[in-house]
Amino acid sequence: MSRRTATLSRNTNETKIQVSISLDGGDISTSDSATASTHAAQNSKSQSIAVNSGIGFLDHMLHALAKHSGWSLSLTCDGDLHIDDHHTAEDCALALGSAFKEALGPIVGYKRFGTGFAPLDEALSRAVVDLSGRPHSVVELGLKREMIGQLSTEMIPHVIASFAQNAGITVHVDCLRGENDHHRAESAFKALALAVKEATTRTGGNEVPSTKGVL
Ligand SMILES: [Mn+2]
Repeated sequence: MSRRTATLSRNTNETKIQVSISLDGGDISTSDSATASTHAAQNSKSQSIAVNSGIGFLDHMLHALAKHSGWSLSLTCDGDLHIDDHHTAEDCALALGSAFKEALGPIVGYKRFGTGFAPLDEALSRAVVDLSGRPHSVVELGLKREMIGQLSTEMIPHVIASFAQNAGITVHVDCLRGENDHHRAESAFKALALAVKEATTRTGGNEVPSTKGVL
């Protein structure tokens, strides 16, 4: 089976983003600015991950999403952080969603639905994903702090929603319990990763997984 990959650039007056993704891991073209980062870079036998958004905690979350989804991912962003974190966080998620959708291709021969539960110490999150072709998200993380590192906590559900928007998928992500906001957020991204990994599993067939016969 061929690997599912995509590479794209997204440039606006607010952010300039490059992203390469392989849903099946393996080698990937990695830009110099991504590898220059020590924020969230990891090379293993099966995955190559380098994320440099300019926001350390966002890098940490996208790294976790990539790692536990089984992706290889290179993402760099030169964003207007002199304003705040909003455009950078949102646009990185939109670009990642677009790359994911392109790599995924038509929703044919996919499991379609996926569920993930991930704890991080006292925190526990649940994610449910449907490769529906209809972007929709419900994200309830119950974060209490204003910021985690340099990322506003209000941007964390917005990142997941923006990813779902451009990925064209339905996601429901809930943090079910937890005291520590870093743990709550990280468990949410890990749960999302597990759900995405399951939903994007290839069945080996070429059927459209829908009663309508089309997605
Ligand atoms: Mn962490």
